[in-house]
Amino acid sequence: MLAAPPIGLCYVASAAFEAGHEVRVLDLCFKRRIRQELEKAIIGFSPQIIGVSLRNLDNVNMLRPIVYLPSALEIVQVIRELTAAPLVLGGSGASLDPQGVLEFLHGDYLIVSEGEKSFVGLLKALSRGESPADIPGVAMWHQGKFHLTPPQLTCFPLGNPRLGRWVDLTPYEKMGSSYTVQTKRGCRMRCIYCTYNQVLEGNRLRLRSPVDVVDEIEEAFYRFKPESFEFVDSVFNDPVDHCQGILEEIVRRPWKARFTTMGVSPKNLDTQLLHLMQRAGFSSFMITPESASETMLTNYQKGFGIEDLHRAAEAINQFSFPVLWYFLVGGPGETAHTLQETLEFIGRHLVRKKRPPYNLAHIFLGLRIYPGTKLWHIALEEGFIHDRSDPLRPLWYLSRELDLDVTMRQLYEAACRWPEIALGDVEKIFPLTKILGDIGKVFPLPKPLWRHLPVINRLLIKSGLRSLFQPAGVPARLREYLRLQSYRPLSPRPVPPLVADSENLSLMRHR
Ligand code: B12
Repeated sequence: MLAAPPIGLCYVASAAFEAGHEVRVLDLCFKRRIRQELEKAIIGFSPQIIGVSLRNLDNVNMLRPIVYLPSALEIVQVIRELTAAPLVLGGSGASLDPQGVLEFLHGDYLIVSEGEKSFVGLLKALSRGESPADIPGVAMWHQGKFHLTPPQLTCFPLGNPRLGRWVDLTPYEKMGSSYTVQTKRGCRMRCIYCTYNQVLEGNRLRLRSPVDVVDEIEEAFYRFKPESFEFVDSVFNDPVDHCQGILEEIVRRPWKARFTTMGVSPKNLDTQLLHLMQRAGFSSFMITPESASETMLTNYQKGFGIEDLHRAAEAINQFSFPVLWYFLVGGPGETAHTLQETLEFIGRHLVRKKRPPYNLAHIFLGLRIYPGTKLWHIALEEGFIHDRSDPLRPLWYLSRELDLDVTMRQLYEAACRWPEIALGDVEKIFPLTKILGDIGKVFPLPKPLWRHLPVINRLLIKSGLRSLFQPAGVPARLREYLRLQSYRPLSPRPVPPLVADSENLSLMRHR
């Protein structure tokens, strides 16, 4: 798990600061003594209101699920012991199931989706003794009932989040994380499993001007001197002309920074764009095709086809960026055949004869089912979940057309052949990325740290060790998860609360 600097929280902090409020940010990500940190922050400052940012509900790993809400509850309970100030929850994790999160964490208010305007509006209303119930994006208990005024996602709120001002970025950089920047909000894609175009950002694009984006980068470059910058847009290269405008503006500036991004789509990715990315200072990126089977690309509604993917891979291979490819195995219609198509694509395009290996394929098994997505409805129809399923639990879809024993064999055979493949559950036996992260803290390894995984995998394959890391009983465990999640009680009963010692989930602490 790569630590992500809390840019969303910083946007909200900056907006509140610019509205004239005194603001402090406490980043607990790397802190061990949570209670002491909270005491120090709260008792010295006596805030009139406290906001808590909740990014992830869980780690979205079907093979090794970790749920974070119980840890968040512990934090909230300490805050409640220390102060009577109203508590406002926000962040992507909070927005995905506002009622469930407000209930579970006993918050007073919750902001759905972007927080700049809603949080400042809420502060204003509370300071005047008015109810914030009608402010877009505000969720709360109103006359004993859950009340939400839907968010209005019409423009990109102005303002610089000033990440480096609110948060100490040193521990993030040590882990290989970058200074994060957002160039737009909204996502036009219609991927069936995704939440971006729903509550998180909406499907209407709200673009920042390239000059504005690059001014923010320039200011941070001179003030905080980060090792690299990362664009955190849902899809970096859509719309492609906006993305080009930003890259050209970077090229025009006199300084030279390093860049990376997560959301590159294979659509619109050609040598011209890659060349521009290289000139702007890109040193790696992540691309999210999810599958290399035409059937699955259609079923996932990815908005591009296999030809686009082949073209993108051929273009990428003309450059020497380390590229992390994400694949999602097990969506509606996935079969041994469609999986084989994806594996063959990896073997054909991602495995390069030239040394060292630049590509890494990260394969996730199982799709997380989020409320409000098309996948939620498909899962409901197919009986993976039922109308009383609790969205706060990790709920999974895994195509019934897959024979899981065969699937695991297919995946392991490929992973034992090609070092460019990373399988999450190997980590249970051998925590490779954690070890790499720890080494990276002591030795200045070239970033991103995942670029070293194919090299290590290759050593493991050559020495014959790779085939030893095959955890037994995975198919049976997955089948049991699915059976438990879609268990339909005969008579209606309240959804059981999420507890820390549930038998079918390992609810470990975040740290
Ligand atoms: C970029 C990204 C990544 C990058 C992060 C790069 C980086 N260095 O930051 C990478 C690829 C590393 C990544 C990894 C993961 N990610 Co990710 N990621 C995103 C993405 C696309 C954008 C996040 C972002 O920075 N947004 C920009 C900021 C400005 O928006 P924001 O954080 O939402 O903040 C706004 C509001 O939420 C609100 N707000 C935020 N905090 C607060 C606090 C208060 C008090 C208030 C009032 C409001 C408020 O106001 C903010 C400004 O408007 C989102 C999807 C999306 N489109 O949002 C997923 C997303 C956050 N990721 C998600 C997940 C699951 C993960 C991983 C667990 C995946 C995995 N299995 O490894 C890891 C976890 C990493 C970690 N340590 O957290 C999920 C989280 C949902 C969940 N159920 O848990 C999301 C929502 C995608 C999804 N599945 O729907 N991710």
